[in-house]
This record gives sequence, C-alpha cells and structure tokens, in this order.
Amino acid sequence: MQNKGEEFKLRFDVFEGIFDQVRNTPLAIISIAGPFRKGKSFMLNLLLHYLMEGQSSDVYKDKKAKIRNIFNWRGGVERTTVGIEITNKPIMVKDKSGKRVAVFFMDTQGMFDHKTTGKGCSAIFAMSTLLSSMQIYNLSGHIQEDHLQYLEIFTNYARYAVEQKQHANASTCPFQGLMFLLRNWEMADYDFGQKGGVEYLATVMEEHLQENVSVRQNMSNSFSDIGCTLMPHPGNNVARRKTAINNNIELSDIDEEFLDEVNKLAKYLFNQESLIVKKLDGITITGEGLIELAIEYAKILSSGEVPKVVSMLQANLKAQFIQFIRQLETEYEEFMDQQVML
Ligand SMILES: Nc1nc2c(ncn2[C@@H]2O[C@H](COP(=O)(O)OP(=O)(O)OP(=O)(O)O)[C@@H](O)[C@H]2O)c(=O)[nH]1
Ligand SMILES: [Mg+2]
Repeated sequence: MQNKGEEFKLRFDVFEGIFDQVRNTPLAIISIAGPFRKGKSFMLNLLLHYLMEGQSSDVYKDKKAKIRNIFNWRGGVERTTVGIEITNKPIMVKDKSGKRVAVFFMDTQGMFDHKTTGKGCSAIFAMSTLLSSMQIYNLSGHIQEDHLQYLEIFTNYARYAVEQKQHANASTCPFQGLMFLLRNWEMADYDFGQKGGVEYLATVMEEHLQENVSVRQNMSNSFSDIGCTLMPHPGNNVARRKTAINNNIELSDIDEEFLDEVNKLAKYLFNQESLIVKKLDGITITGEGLIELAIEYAKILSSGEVPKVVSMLQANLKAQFIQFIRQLETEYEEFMDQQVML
C-alpha cells in the first residue's frame, strides 16, 4: 500500500502477485504497527531471521550472523517505513494438525509522524488489522491510557470496514491476535517476556473508571486473542546506531537478554500449538480469499463514507457527546415509565 498524502492506494497488481502464489494455502500474517521510530522494522527482521534460519532455539546464538534488512530500518528522528510493506515470498510452517501454513510479514508506517493525518494513521492501522492474523501493537515503555484510546479509534475504523461487508457477526470477534509489545521495559515489578506481560496487562485491563471501561470492552470484543510481551532494552549498539539505511547488523551487536526474549516471542508466534491462522467469521482464509478481502477493504477505506477521524480530542468529544445523549435518552425513558406507572 502506498502513501499519497493522506490517501492510501493498494498496489493491487503487487498484492495479487504475492498472494496468488498461495491461492489455496491457509495464511498467518504477522503485522506490526504503532508510533513511529520505535524499532518496528528492526523487530520484524529479527523475527524473520528465526524462520529463515530453520526455527531452532540456536538461531540467535551464532554471533557473527548478520540480520538481513528485509525491512529497511535506521536510526535518527526521520520516519523510515512509508505505507504498508509485505514480504513477497511465503515461509512455510505447520499448524496444530500438521497442515502447511504460509507466513507473511507486514510492516507499517509509524503513527504520529508529523507528516500523516489522523485519517492516514487510521487507514494504515485499519488495513493492517483487517489483513493480518496477528497485530503487534509496538509501544515504548508501559501502556498509557491514550495508547488504548488510539487503539480503540483505529480498531473501530477497521470494524467499520468489516461491518460494511456484513462479515461481522455479533457473537464473534472480527479480529484475532493482538500482542502489545512493550519495548525498553524497565519496571522491576514484572518480568520480561509473556508471563510478566500478561500479568501486567491484567492490571491495565482492571481499570474500573466508567470512562475507561468501554475502551477495554471494545478491545476484548474486537480481538479474540490478546497478549502482551515485555522486551528488555536491546543495548546501545542498537539504540544509538546512526546507521545509513541498509547497514547490516550482527547478532553480536545486540544484547543477549534482548535476543533471548525475541527467541521466545518467535517461538510463540510460529510454534504449531500457538500459531494463529487467518480466519474471518471462523472460516480459514487462503491467498485467494485474502486478495478478495483486500480489494473490498481498500474500496471501503478509500471511499468518502468512512467516518473521518481528525484527532483523538475530536473523537473523544464526539464519544462523550454520544454518551451524554444516550444518558439523556435513558433518563427520559425512565421518567416516562414512571409517568405511565403513576
Ligand atoms: N531503544 C530502542 N531502540 C531500538 C529498539 N529496536 C530498534 N531500535 C532502534 O530504533 C531505531 C529505529 O528503528 P526502526 O526499526 O527503523 O523503527 P520503526 O519503528 O520501524 O521506525 P519508522 O518506520 O520510522 O516508524 C533504530 O536505530 C534501531 O536500532 C528497541 O527495542 N529499543
Ligand atoms: Mg519502520
């Protein structure tokens, strides 16, 4: 998907060419999204390394091994990834029942990059959520309430597209995996990895303030499998690198502790037991199905009818206004019921 100002255009020829190779094969599509300049592309390259080097626990042990720059990454403040990029060749893994599944990776333009509008950010997040089986929400530090509020706005954008196509069934979540990936985790009260992440996420989800409840409900109603992983800092050889684009990095440049957690995350994402295969309404989607979905969704998201998200402040004001009107309606109905009973 290419970025033309705030408009995003699906390069249909490229998309079809990629998924035509796996027309009848189930898919696992790993997407990463979140604020710009937070190591998204770098992480995808490390996860790809796991699959390309044979999926063993030793893939991060050969310190001289270079990490391929499949997705461009670099240091500095300027945004790097633009639009949505997808790997053009499938990597085959097996699901629980031993069936072949084609894995693809999807990198996205970082949000809030000074050059993209609210609508543009929403379209990217929505499209990558719609097409993936696992959306990694990449954030630095801990989860703040505004991270969840943005997630709700962007997810609603994606839900809108699904609902337009009547793919949403009230009893099922339209989307599958959502993994909060918290980079540079420093808080000593939760351990790195998924165990600490899930415990920490449980405390975040516990919020009972009325204003914050709907954000959490919306998340649980949208994604069927929500997880969280706490990542250590990768070390200054990575973080302070003033790389030119495409400069190779060796495993020896990356902190051991960080690589251990990447290894665990990769195992979780691609292991037969926990692999999430792309489904919609409970039906497995193959390459052919994904091509059709992409065309439909691209049409909906680029049509003028999509609700316009200008800024979170405006969206919040609108949500509060709707809440206020609903409250008035309830009060009015209660009042009328009492009048009838009198
Ligand atoms: N502190 C820190 N830096 C990281 C981490 N992972 C990668 N980096 C560095 O962050 C910088 C940006 O990495 P990218 O992978 O290009 O980040 P991105 O999120 O894809 O950036 P955009 O495409 O511009 O949104 C690079 O210098 C990386 O070396 C991390 O976990 N912590
Ligand atoms: Mg990037």
